[in-house]
Amino acid sequence: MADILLVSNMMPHIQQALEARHTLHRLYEASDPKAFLAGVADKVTGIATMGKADAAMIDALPNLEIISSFGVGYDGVNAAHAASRKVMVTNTPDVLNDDVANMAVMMLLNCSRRFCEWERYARAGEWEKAGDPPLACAINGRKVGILGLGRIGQDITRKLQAFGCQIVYHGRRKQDDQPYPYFDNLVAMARDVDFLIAICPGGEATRGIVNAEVLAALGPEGTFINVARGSVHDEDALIDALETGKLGYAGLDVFAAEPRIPERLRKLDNVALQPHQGSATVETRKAMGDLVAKNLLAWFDAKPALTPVPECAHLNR
Ligand code: NAP
Ligand code: 8YV
Repeated sequence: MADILLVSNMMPHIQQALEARHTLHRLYEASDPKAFLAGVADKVTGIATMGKADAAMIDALPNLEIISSFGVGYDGVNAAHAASRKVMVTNTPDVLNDDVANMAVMMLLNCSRRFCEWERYARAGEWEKAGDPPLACAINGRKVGILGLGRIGQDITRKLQAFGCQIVYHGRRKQDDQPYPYFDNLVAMARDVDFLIAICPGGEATRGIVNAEVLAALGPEGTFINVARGSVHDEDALIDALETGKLGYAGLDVFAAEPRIPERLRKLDNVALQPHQGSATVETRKAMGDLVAKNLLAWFDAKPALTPVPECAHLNR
């Protein structure tokens, strides 16, 4: 039986699966989290977390073996530090591709057809008062640039092909097995496309890479969609560009300081907003939770972790 630290209140089915075989220590219920952590530090060998485990937490647990993180993005887990301490880190890839890709496509359709805007127009009785709203823009034949053609990015491209979109992509390297034109420069890609969809990891390597220059290259007729992480865009530059019309439209599922959405952004008509709902369906969240539990259960049965992150793959059994 292992001692597992539950950092935050996770879905009941995760807790039930773990508690059937192991002991859970609920950090989020502690009135003094520091003292609580110190009290269980020596016996904790596993962590279950909603995407957060910094170096201080890892260092506070001398017998830690594994961190099982909810979500495919693990920018809030210091995986490099965990690896240096020979601690395994797992995430929840693939099971959410379909729903997150659907969110990206929904944003693209939403922005191009101004769905939210005309919905507000209809609700406010403006149709009757002011007549038909201006025409929107078709997506058939439009060019979409994917920033991060990975598991979800590739799912987005498969779906967008059904809408007749042309696809190009940017990442750190060209992928020889992909049929789409590759741009090694993000500004050049932004200049060439109608829509830019960010679906790369967050973290220091991608912080602010969608900056004022990229947004200006996308231009007044362009649309930026972010279903990756809020850290990927420079939020002040994005709001400036939307306010001044230097960027046409944006569809945002993620923000720099969630759950806070800046008031300047909330006031704008040329933006569609979602409160980080990419993977938020009952089915997908259940599958993600199953993976969180299965990684811990396998590890403490002396079996390989199912979905180790790349930094820790060499530590797998
Ligand atoms: P993935 O399979 O690892 O794909 C990531 C892609 O990003 C790869 O194609 C990679 O290509 C590219 N990339 C990595 N670092 C880069 C950099 N520094 N500059 C440019 N491109 C870079 O990941 P995934 O499973 O598709 O998930 C992607 C991300 O989506 C997650 O990390 C998470 O942050 C986000 N996400 C958001 C939601 C939501 O609810 N909105 C849900 C799930 C995931 P190269 O290696 O060639 O650079
Ligand atoms: C979740 C996500 O909303 O998987 C990710 O990287 O961003 C989303 O699926 C998030 O992990 C839940 O906190």
